Amino acid sequence: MAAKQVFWVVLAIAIAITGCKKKPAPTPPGPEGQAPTTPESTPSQAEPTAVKPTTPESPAAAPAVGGWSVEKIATVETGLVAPESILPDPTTGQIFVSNIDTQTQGYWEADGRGFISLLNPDGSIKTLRWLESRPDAELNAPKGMCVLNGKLYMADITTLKRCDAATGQNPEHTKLSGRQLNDVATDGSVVYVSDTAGNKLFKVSPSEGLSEVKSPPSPNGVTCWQGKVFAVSWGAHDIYEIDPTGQRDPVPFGLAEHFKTLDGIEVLDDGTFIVSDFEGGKVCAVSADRKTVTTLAELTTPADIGVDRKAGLLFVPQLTVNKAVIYKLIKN
Ligand SMILES: [Ca+2]
Repeated sequence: MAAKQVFWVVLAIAIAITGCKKKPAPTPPGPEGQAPTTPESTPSQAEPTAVKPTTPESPAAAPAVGGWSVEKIATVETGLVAPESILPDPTTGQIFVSNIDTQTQGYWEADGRGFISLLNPDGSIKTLRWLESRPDAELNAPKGMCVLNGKLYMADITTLKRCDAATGQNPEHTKLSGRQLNDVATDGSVVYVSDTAGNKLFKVSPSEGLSEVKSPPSPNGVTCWQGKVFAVSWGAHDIYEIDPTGQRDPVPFGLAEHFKTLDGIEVLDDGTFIVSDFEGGKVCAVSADRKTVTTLAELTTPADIGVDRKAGLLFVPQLTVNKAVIYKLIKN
């Protein structure tokens, strides 16, 4: 444990040297502004949108071979306040929900309001305020989360926070030289943190400290899968493969025409990508070959999604309407 404490101290010193922004960007990209009104529905039949034009004789409504569809099994209607991210964590068995908890629709305000909830798989609230803001360990606008080595990591504006994932105890806060820390993800050894307004991807390594890897513009959701790292861009509307060593430029999928503002990303076991389009009001599957986009569900402001691979469940927080939806993932 001493080594970890030393790491955080070293990290804090390193960050102090690199310098920290005092204020988040006043008008940053990210989940803010007016909420688009999107009729909530799950298409009875998924409509794949091929990159290449579909020939007239092609069955336009048929699901892609090997594709996915979803079936809504539960909704969370009350309790959540500006939920941004849902993390079903296999190591603790908990389903964490980050609540920005805003009274002003400001999603990047250091207002001392913010909390983490625990959900049950059936959509009922297990513990609404499992982790609350307190004077010596503020939660302001918590967003993306991940669990590494028994610690729950949370992005909170300009600070990477963590606590014991099992108990919520032992809070530790580390300020990063970012403007809008949005999502966090782990490959099991390091933690990646996206900075949407700062156009950065941080890499926090217990052994090597803090570094940056090359980032797409306005990165939002980030995820790790089989040694690879992927991120979605809020402003460039595309999905990118990230070089974990930080040397090579991110490689875009070339799917920007399909999306408005991408927020969350997960990868299923078969390599299918699941992404949420916040302003586009939809959750989509992207085929493993990165060519075909299929709308799985249409709903208002889907933010940072989570997947329970074992149970085959997809969790979607709806930030601006204080709700969440749980879908069963169905392989066609
Ligand atoms: Ca707040």
